[in-house]
Amino acid sequence: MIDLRSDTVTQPTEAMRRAMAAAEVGDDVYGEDPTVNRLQEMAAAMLGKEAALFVPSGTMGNLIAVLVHCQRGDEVLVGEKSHTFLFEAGGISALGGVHSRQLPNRADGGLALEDIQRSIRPEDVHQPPTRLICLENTHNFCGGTVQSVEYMRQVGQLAQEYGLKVHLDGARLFNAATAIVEQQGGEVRKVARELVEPVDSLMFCLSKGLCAPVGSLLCGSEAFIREARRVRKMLGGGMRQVGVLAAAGLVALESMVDRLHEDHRRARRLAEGLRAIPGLVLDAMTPVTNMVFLSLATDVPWNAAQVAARLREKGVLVGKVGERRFRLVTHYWIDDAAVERTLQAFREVL
Ligand code: TLP
Repeated sequence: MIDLRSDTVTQPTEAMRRAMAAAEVGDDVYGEDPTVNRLQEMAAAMLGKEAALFVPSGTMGNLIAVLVHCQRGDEVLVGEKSHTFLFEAGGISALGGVHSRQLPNRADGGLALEDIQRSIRPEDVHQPPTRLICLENTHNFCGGTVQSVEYMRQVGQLAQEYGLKVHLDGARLFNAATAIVEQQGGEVRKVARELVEPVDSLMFCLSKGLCAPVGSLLCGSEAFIREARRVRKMLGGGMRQVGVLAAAGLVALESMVDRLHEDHRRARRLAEGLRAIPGLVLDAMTPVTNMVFLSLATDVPWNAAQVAARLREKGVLVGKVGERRFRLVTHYWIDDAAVERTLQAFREVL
């Protein structure tokens, strides 16, 4: 099957499987897993933060960050299309008692600075204190879109002015950095560091475009990570000989970051081919990174579920993200031939 539903479906590479089998491990709750420690040190150094913590999922990474930054009853500013607001089961409210204030997302996924500023609560016994701003880069449901280094700095500055913290859901941070490098040149790791320099904490995923089977890293100051470790334990995320997973993460950081531009190139080719097929309407800007968003034209007599079922019969899996809307995500296991076969399948079905 050609699986374009998400980059979360990526299987570990051969190199990852070998590294996992050979991993040196210890009890990570004691802080004694050498492979986990190496991964955490590498991630922190790569992103210019003091410390990092290996967590089981992006969802838990975001939740831990909010729980560390906020007390019960505090308010967090999030985008109305953010993953944290839409797809994390309301964990920050259910488990943290944190009040979310949803701001409109701009087309590129960012939150308008004026909206942020307008939403910051005054000191008033009637109102929850605004504590945290959450950003997402790349922004998944705005189209895998990218916010610039300049924008990240502006939000950081605003937060500082008002004494707020900033957390970044950087599940696909390296895709964002790659897209910026594609436009402006530079080095992916350096741009990633610049993107996160203004934020207090960030989470990025190993298990999406970077192809590792499981895991995300939460990065921030020493003090933030010390507290994050306690909250991770509270949530049941203290894993033991988890170096077997961290080993794949090390391979991901060492060898998968610099190839993300291939996924972006294939997403562009996929979009170009799909645009030429009558019955499909691609989003104007798509793709910005590794995601292609499209809808069925109004004269197509089937809905997304019916078209997806027909594509499945032809060996192609696509994501349904609305009654007549799809998301197709390129990743390591989608090669040029898979892109062409996908286009052929769409042509036949439509
Ligand atoms: N996103 C998944 C689904 O949950 C929608 C996907 O297929 O794209 N932040 C962002 C921006 C994400 O896209 C995701 C996963 C997460 C956080 C959560 O990561 P996990 O799945 O590791 O909890």
